[in-house]
Amino acid sequence: MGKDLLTAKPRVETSKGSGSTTTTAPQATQSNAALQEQLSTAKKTGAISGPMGRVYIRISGSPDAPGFDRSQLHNYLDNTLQFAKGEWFRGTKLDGVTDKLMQQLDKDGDGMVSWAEFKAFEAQTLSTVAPGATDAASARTSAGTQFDKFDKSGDGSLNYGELAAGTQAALPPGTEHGDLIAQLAARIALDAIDTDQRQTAVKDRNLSKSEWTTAAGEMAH
Ligand SMILES: [Ca+2]
Ligand SMILES: [Ca+2]
Repeated sequence: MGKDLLTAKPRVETSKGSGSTTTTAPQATQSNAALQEQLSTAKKTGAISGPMGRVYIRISGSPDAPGFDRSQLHNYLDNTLQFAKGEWFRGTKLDGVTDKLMQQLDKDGDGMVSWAEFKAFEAQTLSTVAPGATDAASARTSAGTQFDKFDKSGDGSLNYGELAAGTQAALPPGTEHGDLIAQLAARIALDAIDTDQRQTAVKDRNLSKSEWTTAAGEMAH
């Protein structure tokens, strides 16, 4: 699974995507300048790909979506990550977490989190999975070292508890609500990086070392 996304030539995919959106739109009044602008943004941002690209598509519902809004994020946290099943995130707590995340992700404050904005989150995730990575090769190497550090039980697989503990330890000292951030990050990592347990609840999945290092390489790409 996810292989289809990975094998697609990303950049071509993006321009094709915007092209088909334009043709199906009732009034295609997009100016040349606007199209140029879109293309250059796509180039700068890179295509929607890799583990965080898959998460972005799960939240927004489509690779062609301009972004996702608060209610789509809330829905993802509640139903896909199943936060409401944890003791911390019920009801207003889940609303609060969603608001905080929206605030952090929606840099231009237009109410939508675009792929460009979500990329900042990808960079943060990569720095936890593979600290100091500069390219795909160094990301895979660093991720391997980080995996061994996180895998406290030494069974060659990372579970939710190991991920949350490892993430919390990797946060800058004094980070507020570090335990919540780590729980959120661990769930997102399990959903993003796991490739063979999509039918299993996110919290009950495990990551193998090859899933982990492959994901790091894709994110650094
Ligand atoms: Ca935005
Ligand atoms: Ca383990």
